[in-house]
Parts: sequence; structure tokens; C-alpha cells
Amino acid sequence: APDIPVSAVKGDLDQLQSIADANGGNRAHGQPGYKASVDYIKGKLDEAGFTTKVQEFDEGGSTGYNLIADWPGGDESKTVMAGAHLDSVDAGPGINDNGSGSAGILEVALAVAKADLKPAKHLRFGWWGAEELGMVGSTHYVDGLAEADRAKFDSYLNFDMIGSPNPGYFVYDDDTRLEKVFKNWYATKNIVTEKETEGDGRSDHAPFKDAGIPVGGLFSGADYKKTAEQAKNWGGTEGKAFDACYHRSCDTSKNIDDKALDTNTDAIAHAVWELSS
Ligand code: DTR
Ligand code: CA
Ligand code: ZN
Ligand code: ZN
Ligand code: ZN
Repeated sequence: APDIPVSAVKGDLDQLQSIADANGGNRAHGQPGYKASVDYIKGKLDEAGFTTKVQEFDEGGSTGYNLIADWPGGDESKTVMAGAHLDSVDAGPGINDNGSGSAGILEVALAVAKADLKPAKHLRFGWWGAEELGMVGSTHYVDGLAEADRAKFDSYLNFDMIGSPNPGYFVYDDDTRLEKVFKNWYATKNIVTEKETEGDGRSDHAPFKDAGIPVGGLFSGADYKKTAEQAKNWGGTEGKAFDACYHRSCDTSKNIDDKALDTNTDAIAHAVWELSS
């Protein structure tokens, strides 16, 4: 897989920050900043040759939007999907939570197009609305899948917070095969990883897992505090939260650790290339 330039990911985060700044300071469901975020990502994917569609749903009296992008080709009966929620909380711009995951998979998708990848399995990417209200967008998407369509997923990979300022390297433990793809790659970078356990049922992989689809993913940490042991392995500051601005107005484009964002985005590229081959 190609190395994804972290500068491109940061550029997307700056765009999402500008969008929040121009729309009341957030990118929350039901607010103009969310739809502007969808339009930004959709524009780049359309330009790159993806087949995109915006799926609408109602939540709390506001219209929500999922953005689904398919890379033409590959065996559709074995679809590999990568997803990230694109909405923020009302309190702030949501750059780490979850601009980081949204921008990370965007740049991986654009790298697929740049390489004109011809994967054996079909590749799909998704940006979810209203995750912060309870995984509403991703649940709407999975509920809308016919039984036969659910069987067509090889895997769903979820990326919700991958650039935390005091980062940890957590790998979802839900499916062994998928967990290994990430763990083995980090091992080549001499990065120790830990099992992600705090997020079970708390992000967009949950509806896919409930539908019997193998799920995996990465997480760089939220409001839990980094232990001395973890600081020894990963650097950063023990006794401090992985992301002290989680769900706060200070979750801005400064609330990112570039090395974690870079490493995790490259890990996503590796997994997408390997799982779709
Ligand atoms: N990103 C949080 C949900 C969350 C909290 N811990 C984890 C661990 C793994 C994935 C997601 C989460 C949110 O959107 O509120
Ligand atoms: Ca990189
Ligand atoms: Zn959140
Ligand atoms: Zn999140
Ligand atoms: Zn888990």
C-alpha cells in the first residue's frame, strides 16, 4: 500500500475546521456544518471517480445524511467497507472526534483512485451522520440492507478517533482475522498495540457486528487516562487523558498528534489494500 501523506490528511482537517468556523462552530447533526462537511468530502470523491450516493434519514426532526462511495469493480459479493462518522457534537468542531477518521479514510480512498487499484474484492467507503446521537446513520444504513446484501460484506472497518493528542494505539478485538491485519502491520513499525475494549457498542461498527458482519478498526483514545506503562510504550504523558478535548470546544485542528494520524492512516491503507486483494 502507498504511504499516505499526512499533509493531505491535515489539509482535510483544516477544511473541516473552516467549515465549523463558518457554521456556528460545529459540524453536528441537524446543523449546516454537517451537510457542508458531506459536500466537501463528496466533491473530492466524485472528482476522483467514485460512485457516490447520499442517503437521507430523519432524526430528532432534522434530516441526517450518510455518504456512501463505491470504487467501481471487484467482486461485490465480497465487499470490504471502511467507515467513519462525520458528525461532531454540538460543543465544537469535532476534529479528532471524528474528523480524523473521516479524513483518514478519505485520503485512503483517494489513494485507491490515484493507484487506479483493481482489487479482487469490491471496495466501499462510508461517512456516517448522527453517530453522536447513538450511531443513528450507520444503523439506518445497516437496517436498509436486505439480508442477501448483508452476506456480501467481507468486513467493515471502523475509524473513530485516530489522531488523539496524547495517543494510544488500540486495535479492535472483535474479529481475529481483522485484528491480525492491523497488529502485524504495527509490529513491522515496532509499535506495541493494545486491544480496544472501551468502545464496544459505542460506535458505527456496532450495527455491522450485530448484523453478523466481521468488524475491525483502530482507536487512539478518548477521555481515559494514559498509564505509566502506556506512556513507556507510546510516549506522551502518563496520568493525562488520551484526548482531553473529547466532546469539548477545544477539539480543534490543534487537537491532533500528527504522528498518530500519519501512522494510523498508513495502517488503514495497508488494511484496505490487503483485505481487498
Ligand atoms: N468516539 C466516541 C465513541 C467512542 C468512545 N470510545 C471509543 C472507542 C472506540 C471507538 C469509539 C469510541 C464518540 O463518537 O462519542
Ligand atoms: Ca503516511
Ligand atoms: Zn463523539
Ligand atoms: Zn466518535
Ligand atoms: Zn471490541
